[in-house]
Amino acid sequence: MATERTLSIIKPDATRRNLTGKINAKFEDAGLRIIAQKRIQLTKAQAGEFYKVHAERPFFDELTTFMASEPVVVQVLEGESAIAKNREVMGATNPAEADAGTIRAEFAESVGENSVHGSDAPETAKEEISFFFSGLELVG
Ligand code: DAT
Ligand code: MG
Repeated sequence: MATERTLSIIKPDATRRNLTGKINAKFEDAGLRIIAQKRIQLTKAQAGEFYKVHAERPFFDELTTFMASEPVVVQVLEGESAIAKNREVMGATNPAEADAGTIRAEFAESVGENSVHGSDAPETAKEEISFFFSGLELVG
């Protein structure tokens, strides 16, 4: 077990419904520390760059339009096994399949508008954190 950092995004469906605090409480209750956080408005091009791994998927246009539709809150979570722990707290991509008590089970509206993003591996976490934050902004 090791202390890790992971990139989290509270997506437009959740910021629109004023759910930032409730979602952050789930992270903190799970032992994840929010060591950096900011609210930003992505352009569609920036959303496309962030999600470029999905560029060939049929939902790419819908996903990037959604991510640029309203502000998001980007954050860095730190803790023991933070990457896997955050994925557990988030729940499955499709909220219909997410375990009870997870963020997506409680708050997500659909598979596309599913309230949160979380990095899926150490390499992607590193890349995604540096997409949004400079080292000086990470206060562990
Ligand atoms: P996750 O966000 O759980 O890591 P992912 O990386 O497979 O899931 O997909 C990224 C996002 O793309 C996901 O959060 C919502 C959207 N997405 C995935 N599959 C989709 C689908 N079948 N229809 C619409 N949007 C989808
Ligand atoms: Mg993913």
